[in-house]
Amino acid sequence: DLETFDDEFVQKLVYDALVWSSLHGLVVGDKTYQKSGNVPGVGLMHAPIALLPTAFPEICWKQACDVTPIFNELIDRVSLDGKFLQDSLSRTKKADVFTSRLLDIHSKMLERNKKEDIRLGLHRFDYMLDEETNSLLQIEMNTISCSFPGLSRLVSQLHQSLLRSYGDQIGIDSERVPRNTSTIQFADAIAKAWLEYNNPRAVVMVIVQPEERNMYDQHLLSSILREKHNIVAIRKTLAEVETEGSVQEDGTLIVGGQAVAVVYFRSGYTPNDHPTESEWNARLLIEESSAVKCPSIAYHLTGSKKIQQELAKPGVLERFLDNKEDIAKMRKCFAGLWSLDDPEIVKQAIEKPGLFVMKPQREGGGNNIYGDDVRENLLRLQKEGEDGNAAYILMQRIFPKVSNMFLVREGVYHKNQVISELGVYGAYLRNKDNVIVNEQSGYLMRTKIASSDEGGVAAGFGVLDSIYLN
Ligand code: GSH
Repeated sequence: DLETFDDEFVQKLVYDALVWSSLHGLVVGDKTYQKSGNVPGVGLMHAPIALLPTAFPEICWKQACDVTPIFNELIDRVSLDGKFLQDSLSRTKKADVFTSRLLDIHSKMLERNKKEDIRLGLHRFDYMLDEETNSLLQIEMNTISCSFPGLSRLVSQLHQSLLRSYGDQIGIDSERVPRNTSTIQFADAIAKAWLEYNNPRAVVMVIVQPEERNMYDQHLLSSILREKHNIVAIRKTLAEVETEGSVQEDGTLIVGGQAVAVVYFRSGYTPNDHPTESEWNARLLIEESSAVKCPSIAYHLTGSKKIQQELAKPGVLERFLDNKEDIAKMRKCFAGLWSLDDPEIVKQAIEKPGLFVMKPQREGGGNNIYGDDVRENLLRLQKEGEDGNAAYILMQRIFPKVSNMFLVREGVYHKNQVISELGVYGAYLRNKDNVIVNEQSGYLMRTKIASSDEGGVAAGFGVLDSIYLN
């Protein structure tokens, strides 16, 4: 109970948290770093954090960990079904230019019968805990550019460290914060993919945005690749890949004179990352090559909202997986998901917009529609005719528990009413029939002010957090 904390005590905790963050690299680029020409070590700031971890029921935590390998496998299976992806997204294609461009590349690869033998997925599955039913409900599956596999591990360590010093006063044992090895597990999975590719001179290429504030999160992975695995990671924007890149006759991707074994996308998930044709050319070039893509276009498309909604329909999971128990476990955490072609649901959502979220086919936060805007947009779409429907899905609105927490940003703390979203990382690697990695790979709690509808940390809405089990 935060009421019992006096100001002086909280100040002390905040001070220690800020020192710890600075010493351990729990940092992001600040507003000025671009002026330095993106020089590392210049213009940085501690990451936005929750001062203390958030309580989470152990049962739900285990449930989320337990289903992760099943979801990893599901994504792999769905990605292999080119027809399912194309058919399910055929109407989204008309309503959403970005999805349409991805689908174009995907159909080109299908026409050429292009095979991806080595398949690397670094996913994050996001959940909220519905307060009324106390059930774990999945918000989304992220298959591209999952943020914070680097920083999330540090947040868990920060909270463990604060609880080791002050746990008695706070009343939480540091042991109750689960171990979080997200950084090492993701880096190890990339290293294993690199090994499978089997070219000792090849590098890992991280695809980055030209103006990236979350670069230290990415560097944390690259530094493990270098120090533990002796693998070089280079950083390129999509525009640079188009000018410096080519594909050799044997399929090898060459960028700036170096062969690339693994392409790890930390850009390319939003239309903003493709301002010109250059970026699309780069995306096509990468897809045509033999490099391991994390993600491939098929994995990327499998993570789209429309596919999530299709998978939630009765009988669809059964097309991809055999094990009935696994299917039941997945279904248990599906929230209500509907297409806008369902007139009964649209009617309900117009009557009670507060019970629904309208989600466009977009990643990266800040795009969802809530409250009265749901009604307005549905009425607008009804007037405009059916084509626009395909750009959105409807999801049951989840009402998580609201609690009090100190959020620390730019060195200052505020006590806020907050809600939280748990992300569980999953890593998957397969070479032909050989599944090399399929595991739960750490976690990320994100906490945001209860009254704000958006939650993206990268987009500036939330803070990084961890959990303690109760
Ligand atoms: N480019 C940034 C990065 O590589 O870290 C941001 C990428 C991004 O926004 N990723 C989304 C995400 O995980 C998934 S596509 N967002 C979580 C958040 O910002 O809270």
